[in-house]
Amino acid sequence: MEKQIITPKRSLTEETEQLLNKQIGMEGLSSAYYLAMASWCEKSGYATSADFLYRHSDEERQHMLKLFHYVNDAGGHARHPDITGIQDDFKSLREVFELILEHEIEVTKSINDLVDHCFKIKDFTTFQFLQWFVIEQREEETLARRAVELFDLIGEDGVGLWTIDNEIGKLENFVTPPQE
Ligand code: OFO
Repeated sequence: MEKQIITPKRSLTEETEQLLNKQIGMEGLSSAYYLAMASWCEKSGYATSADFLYRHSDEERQHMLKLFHYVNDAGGHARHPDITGIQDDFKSLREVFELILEHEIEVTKSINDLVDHCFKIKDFTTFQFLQWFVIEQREEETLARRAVELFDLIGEDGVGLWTIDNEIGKLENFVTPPQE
């Protein structure tokens, strides 16, 4: 006979669970997007940017897993996102980093909406859990913005692109990641 598991009461609301699952989708999308970009950079000869993006794709997966564990620990059900149609061809290295900046701004908006929702319904547990993501987004946006700035600072002619690719590898030394 199949065992019946009685779901205990929980403070996580259905709506918050749905919004957290939506955020899981966003982090999964970031991971897939950066993986596609890493591959394009690698095959185009931008080895440092490829390395940077493979690492960032892994980091985004970790962000997704953080949310998975939180939702399940809070008595909800973290759902694997359905991710298709990822752009995997790009016009230039500059386009890659401009798209990353655009995407990270979208992710920040999504986190802010989620935090706002938790504050309004007084779910301070989830509100506090999300503070890590708030700080992380500041770091992610800064990194992407610095990368885009390199294209104007250095210029893309001659050895410019080669230099930009190398400098992208050093950007992480200038941002402070949130504490675990
Ligand atoms: Fe998860 O930080 Fe970027 O998207």
